[in-house]
Amino acid sequence: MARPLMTRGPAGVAALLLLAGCVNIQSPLAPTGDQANALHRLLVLMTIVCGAVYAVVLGGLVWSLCRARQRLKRDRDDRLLDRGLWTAAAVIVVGLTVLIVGSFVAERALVATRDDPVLHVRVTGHQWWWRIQYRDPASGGWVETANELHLPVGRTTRVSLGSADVIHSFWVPNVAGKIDMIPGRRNQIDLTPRRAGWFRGQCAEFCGTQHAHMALDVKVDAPADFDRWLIAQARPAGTGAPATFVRSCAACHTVRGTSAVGRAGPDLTHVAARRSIAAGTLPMTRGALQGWIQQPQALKPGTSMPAVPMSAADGLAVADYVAGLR
Ligand code: HEC
Ligand SMILES: [Cu+2]
Repeated sequence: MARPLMTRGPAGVAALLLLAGCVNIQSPLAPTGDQANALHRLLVLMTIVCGAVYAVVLGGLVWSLCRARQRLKRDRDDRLLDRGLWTAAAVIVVGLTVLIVGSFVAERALVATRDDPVLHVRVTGHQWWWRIQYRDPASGGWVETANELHLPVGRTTRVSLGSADVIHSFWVPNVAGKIDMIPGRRNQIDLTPRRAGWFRGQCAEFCGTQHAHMALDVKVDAPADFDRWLIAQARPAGTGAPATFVRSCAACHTVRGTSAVGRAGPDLTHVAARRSIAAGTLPMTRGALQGWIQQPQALKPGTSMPAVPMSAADGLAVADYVAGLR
């Protein structure tokens, strides 16, 4: 059996770090959105300016240590010290000015999309999952889904953020900066992704024991694909729900088109079309769904979904039904 990389000493750790470097779906150092780009430029500028100041200070320290041994004439040393201090003051003033201008430019870039025609999305944090609602351009109503955010490439999406319980924080580092989700208040962030593909977000404010299991899959699509996806999401589910589902699950979950209209948990109308289960806790497979439905507390201890006792046959029927909600 293959041993995990971590147990293979320094070479294993190095290999892990290299692997981590390849998977750039959750990194502010691999920006693929306008807002993340602006922040990345500011980060580079800060690193250069602070690095230069650090080098100058250390250079001065080394220089003065060497000078101290040579016992030069006093007045000549005084003159050099004078000049050195003036240079240091100038470097600080110029460096701070560059940083102030840099932050101002970055800040402007973050709000530059303010007047664009945009798609509106509401994201609400729950312990420990994400409720996601799209403003349907066709009907003007809201289309609800959960735990997977889809965005059209090259267009600006305005996300309005809130929380149903504690403070969470919305962070999809490849696309934009981080912003808190605060109960009783709505914050806004614009996302303008420039590259299609899968990315990963993560709740960035400790929000309870399963905070680490509060991830967000993000799919950036060509606008036509995105429009198709939204139309599919707006459709109700086709088939009627089995009686066990209505009895055991409908109090908390909605499946549009059926009598299940619960609001305590994620909308399940198209849950099987998502990539993962329970905010990135498990990959979406038939087996994982069945395991989650039988033992949510074993897989995500403390989650608000209880294990509902039911016969093995009923369990299979419910899992089959949920796995078919595409
Ligand atoms: C008391 C409320 C409650 C009941 C009853 C309940 N659930 Fe849930 N369910 C939740 C909550 C809350 C979550 C989100 C959990 C999390 O991610 O931490 C959830 C998550 C899920 C998910 C994952 C959804 C996603 O977007 O990843 C599935 C699937 C699911 N429930 C199916 C069921 C089924 C099937 C039943 C009936 C056997 C059921 N649930 C009963 C509250 C409930
Ligand atoms: Cu959270």
